Amino acid sequence: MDYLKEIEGLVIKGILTEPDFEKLNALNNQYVLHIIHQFVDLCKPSKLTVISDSEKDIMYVRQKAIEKHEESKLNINGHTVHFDGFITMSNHDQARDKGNTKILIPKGGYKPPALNTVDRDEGLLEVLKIMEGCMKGNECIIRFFCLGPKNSKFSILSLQLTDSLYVAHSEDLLYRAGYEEFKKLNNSDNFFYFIHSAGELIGDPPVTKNLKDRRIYVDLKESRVLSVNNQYAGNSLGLKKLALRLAIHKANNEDWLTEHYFIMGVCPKGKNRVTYFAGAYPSACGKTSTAMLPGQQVVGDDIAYLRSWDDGFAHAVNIERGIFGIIKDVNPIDDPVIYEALTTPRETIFSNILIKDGESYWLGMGKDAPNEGFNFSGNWNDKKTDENGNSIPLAHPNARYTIRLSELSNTDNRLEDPEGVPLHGIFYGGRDSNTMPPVIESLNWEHGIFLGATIESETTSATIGTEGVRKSSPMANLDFLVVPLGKYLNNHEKFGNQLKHCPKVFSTNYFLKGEKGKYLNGILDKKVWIIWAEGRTQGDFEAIKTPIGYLPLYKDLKNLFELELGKSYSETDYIEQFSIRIKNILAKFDRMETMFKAEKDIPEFIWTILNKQKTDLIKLKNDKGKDVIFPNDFIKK
Ligand code: SPV
Ligand code: MN
Repeated sequence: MDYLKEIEGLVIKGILTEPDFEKLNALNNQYVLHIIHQFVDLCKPSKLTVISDSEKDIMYVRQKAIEKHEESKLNINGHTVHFDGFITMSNHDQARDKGNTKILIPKGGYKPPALNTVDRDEGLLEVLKIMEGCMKGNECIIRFFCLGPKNSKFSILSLQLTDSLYVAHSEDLLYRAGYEEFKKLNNSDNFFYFIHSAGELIGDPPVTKNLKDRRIYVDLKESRVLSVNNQYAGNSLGLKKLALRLAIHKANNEDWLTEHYFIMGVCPKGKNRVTYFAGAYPSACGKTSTAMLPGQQVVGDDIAYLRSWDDGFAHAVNIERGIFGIIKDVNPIDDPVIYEALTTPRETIFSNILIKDGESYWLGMGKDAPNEGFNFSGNWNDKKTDENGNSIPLAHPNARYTIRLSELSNTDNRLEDPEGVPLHGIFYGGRDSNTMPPVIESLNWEHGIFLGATIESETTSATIGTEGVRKSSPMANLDFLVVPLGKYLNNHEKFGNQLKHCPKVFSTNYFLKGEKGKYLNGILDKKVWIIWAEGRTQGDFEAIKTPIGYLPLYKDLKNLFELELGKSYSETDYIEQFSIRIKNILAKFDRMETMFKAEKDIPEFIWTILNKQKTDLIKLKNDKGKDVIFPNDFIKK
């Protein structure tokens, strides 16, 4: 079929303007034309608008989002607010919908046990039926983006069709423009594509009506995701978690890594150096706030691509150029950089917060909020409950903000470096109240992979479902792991072992609690753990070798608390925080064993480490005659 002729036919029908047709024609890419033809035919929008990289086109999206009430202007210049659908506190579109996110599996293909899957033919039939006519009467925006810096070996191009102006606008803040990059593709199909529709809308502001027909179907075979009847960015924005799944598949069939990593430049006081680290934490476990720690430099807060580089290091790029961050608890004390950015004029989209007289309010912002206003549930007051009698907080715990990184005072100047940044270390962490110490260094690369593979976290509001349930999430990536876990872990091992300068791996835990259920650390204490890890990669500190990894020495932490936070740190606190809780760790290993057994082909090195750690801990317990071992017990007197 001559797709150019078909698309030209849309001009005659009045769906596409002549200049927009020319923009598509100039791409010289039959695959792009084919996709547009196919999905216009299916979704039946009444208008197609092509957005190039020009300021005029980008401005059009911003203005349309306001015109359609998908966003409303707030008092501060450049600020807008968007709301996602809400029925009750447990039935809503305010977080990622894992239940309706499914991987389409061709006959006989591998089904990842931790994800929802559906037979590819059946799934396509189902979702394409739901998408039939889903854009009727609406405008469909066509946008082109580049995942990663321009002119970079790391980067992957992406095409997005959406009828949500909020989605198209958010992607502009979060991703690099890619229309001109598509022109350089030379008529190839080497790109990802995403078709999204918010579906039928209801109310003002307009939200998705048919949440029960929400579907997010990932088609690895065609490098595409079809997403319908949702607006929340983690479900709707193709380039975010949908592209993460496609990229994990691609990377794991090649020789690089796609990770749920932040990237930061760690800058210890008085050292005049920047050392790059990446890190993975499950949602709402301090990932963004680590990357944004005062005095440090942020490269990215969510997704990274890694490749081994000529200098012998693993290099990483942020595939995004913005932040879609949790706003809860952003306040001047704990997150000063973000707080400043969110309370001054700049292009910012808030979602699911409370608005009163054009001012924004959120949970934990450190100032009094009004007792009524407009929020994610509509008109709100502090007595409001949902139909199940659950009280509705002033803002959703997963309320968010979207801003460009270039707006922040602490953005690292290598964000756009096509070569990425060299990684000296990797952090893995979870929300763990009683098992792992605040920071440990792995014994070696394989043990580092083990630490990443055994992240456990108590669930949060970032996904729909009960909060506070302990779940394992290897590399904080389990929700997105469309390849077998065994293959993924093997890839990690190979990736690190070919490097001349393999990153050191650290596990962190910001959520350790004491006997009385109180957190043992302040929110900013994480800065000390990060700076200690940086020092370890530079040979600054000695450490205590234990069966589960290297622990910091008290004197080094004491100095760092003083230097970095101006705080005193007592030896009693150190001992409580850095004790090895053998019983709890062994119980965790039992849970890990169950998880690994549910998978096939978990690499041998993981079993070897698991078994050795178990034996070593049992021996330690017997030797010392106690279950909780203090760090000083390892130091020869
Ligand atoms: C996460 O939940 O890991 C996020 C937000 O980064 S979302 O876009 O919803 O995935
Ligand atoms: Mn994330």
